[in-house]
Amino acid sequence: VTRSRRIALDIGGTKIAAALVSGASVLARTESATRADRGPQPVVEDAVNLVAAIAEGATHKPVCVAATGRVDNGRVSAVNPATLPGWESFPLADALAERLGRSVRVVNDAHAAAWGEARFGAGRGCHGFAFVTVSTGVGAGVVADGRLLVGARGLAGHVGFVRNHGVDGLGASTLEGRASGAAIALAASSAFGRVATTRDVFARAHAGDAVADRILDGAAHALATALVDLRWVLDPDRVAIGGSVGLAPGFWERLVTAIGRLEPGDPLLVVRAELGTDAGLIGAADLLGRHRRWLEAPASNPQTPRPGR
Ligand code: ADP
Ligand code: BMX
Repeated sequence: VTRSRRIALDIGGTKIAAALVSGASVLARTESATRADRGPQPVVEDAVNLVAAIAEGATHKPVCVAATGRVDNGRVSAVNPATLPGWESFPLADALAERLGRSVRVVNDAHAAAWGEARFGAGRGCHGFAFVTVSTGVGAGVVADGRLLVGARGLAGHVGFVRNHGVDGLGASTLEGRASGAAIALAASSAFGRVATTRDVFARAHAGDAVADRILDGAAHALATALVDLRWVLDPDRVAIGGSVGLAPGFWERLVTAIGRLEPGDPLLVVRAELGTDAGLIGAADLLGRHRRWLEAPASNPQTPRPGR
């Protein structure tokens, strides 16, 4: 039996990817940088063009979108406005449906990736499974007994906003303010006195730079603390780590060391995500046919909480 080919979009804080997906296989994929600085419109434009490039002319097919931010009734709100400035209850599903002439569903990106890993990757066979992405931000999804936990307002799994990670030089105390790709780049830019990317920090740490090393160890320690805390709350069978930072060479070893320091002798079952950076696309495609209440918060709620300092 040939599985149907589905169209998926993944709109992250750094990149937008579009793909043609069949089960756990990505048959075609294309991506571009997220032009987030001028609000939602350029992002919608780029998403429309990426879908056109991979859709093989099948104009009737629906699209499932995994998007960074709180998703509620097809609307997207930035929890961290630095990632998506100007996104407050933006009707992404309607905006894309109108431009594409296709039906569109929107899911949170980390929720979609968690679902993809639960179905086809590191979470197979688990009753309780959590997936944490360390990417532009830090997001997560929880799948328990075959159900994706979305939350009353679409905020379930927003582990990036758990607090008490120590005020850093920028005044942030959230996990996302410490351990995300954006936070690593900011900390390095401030320490080096010039603009640095997250990749630069990894390259410098690899070359033996003590400052870069300290920044990455700090990020790994913050993430380890949150993972151990998550274990005390959810007691999952397994927690998978993904995202371009989470999967970057060298980060995993730091994370495992940090967890071992916190709770020696009580192994937390942390594993690497198996679907790499395609988890969100694969999960979104699989969620497409499922019931709406699995995908989004149940009712439109205009209030997006903002974590204080
Ligand atoms: P998104 O947040 O758009 O979903 P990613 O999962 O690719 O996308 O995460 C983007 C973050 O990962 C950015 O901060 C980027 O600088 C960083 N990044 C991407 N590739 C690497 C790499 N090879 N090493 C370290 N950091 C990386
Ligand atoms: C942030 C938040 C989450 C998202 C997570 C990972 C925004 C815009 N996003 O915590 O909704 O799931 O980042 O997203 O507030 P990414 O941008 O790193 O892919």
